[in-house]
Amino acid sequence: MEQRVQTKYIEGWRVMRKKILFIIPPCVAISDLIPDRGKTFSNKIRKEVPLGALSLATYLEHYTQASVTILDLNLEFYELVNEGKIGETEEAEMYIEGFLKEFKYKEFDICGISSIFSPTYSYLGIISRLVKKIFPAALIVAGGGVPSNLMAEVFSGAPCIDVISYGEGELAITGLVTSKNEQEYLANSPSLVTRQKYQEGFQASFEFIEELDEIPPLDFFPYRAQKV
Ligand code: B12
Repeated sequence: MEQRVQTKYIEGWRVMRKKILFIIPPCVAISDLIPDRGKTFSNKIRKEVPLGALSLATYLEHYTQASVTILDLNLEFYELVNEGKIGETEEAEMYIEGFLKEFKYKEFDICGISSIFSPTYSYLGIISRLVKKIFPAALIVAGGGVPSNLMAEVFSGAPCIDVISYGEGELAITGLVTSKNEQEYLANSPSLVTRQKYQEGFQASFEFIEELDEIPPLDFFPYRAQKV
């Protein structure tokens, strides 16, 4: 079965080695980051492995030659918040810009923002704007439960997001990475929704991996570079 998948992507394997960055926004809304607001469990930053981004990274590294970097802002913000370094929303933004700039030399082709929990919505506009500023050539894709279910809000609240990935992203992102013609691929993908497709009333549908054995075991390596 693995053979079938590899054959499907083999053309792309040879032609390109794309660089991809996955960003995980903090799981606490930006308005709740500021200290001294009587934090409860639900608005405390937590360190949890971002399973969605890791699953995408593992799949991409298994089936393509893409190189994947993961920036989990929860790990960075965990310390910043605990050390009381964030006093204003602008400071949070400044720190995010700083973390992104550390990777400037990588010149990513695609930046994916993973938004699973509702509070991460408050970062989509900020992160995508900073990504566009620092990596102007990168295609910005948002995925996860929040953009999948709130396409109108995400497209209007985050004008720098180019594409929303609907549902599970493995097949969509792998197809995009290995496609010879990105624009054509985006136009025809059932689960990747561009602004134009959205405006034309396109209805996205899921892309499931039918053969579960094709899913490689999670590789934590791209995540280990950060302070876990
Ligand atoms: C496992 C799980 C957890 C785990 C781990 C979560 C994690 N780190 O990812 C733990 C136990 C830690 C957890 C905790 C909580 N969870 Co939880 N969790 C789940 C659960 C059951 C599965 C998520 C999962 O791992 N899926 C498997 C991975 C591989 O898939 P994925 O993350 O969805 O990513 C895929 C796609 O979304 C997409 N994708 C995602 N990002 C991107 C990015 C790009 C660029 C692309 C292209 C695609 C893409 O592709 C990925 C691969 O297919 C979901 C329900 C569900 N069925 O989704 C609830 C769910 C996400 N959790 C939920 C909640 C409420 C919580 C808690 C707040 C509970 C609590 N009161 O503490 C906490 C919050 C933790 C935090 N950090 O703030 C809600 C979120 C609702 C919301 N709107 O915010 C959900 C939806 C359950 C529900 N229906 O209520 N959770």
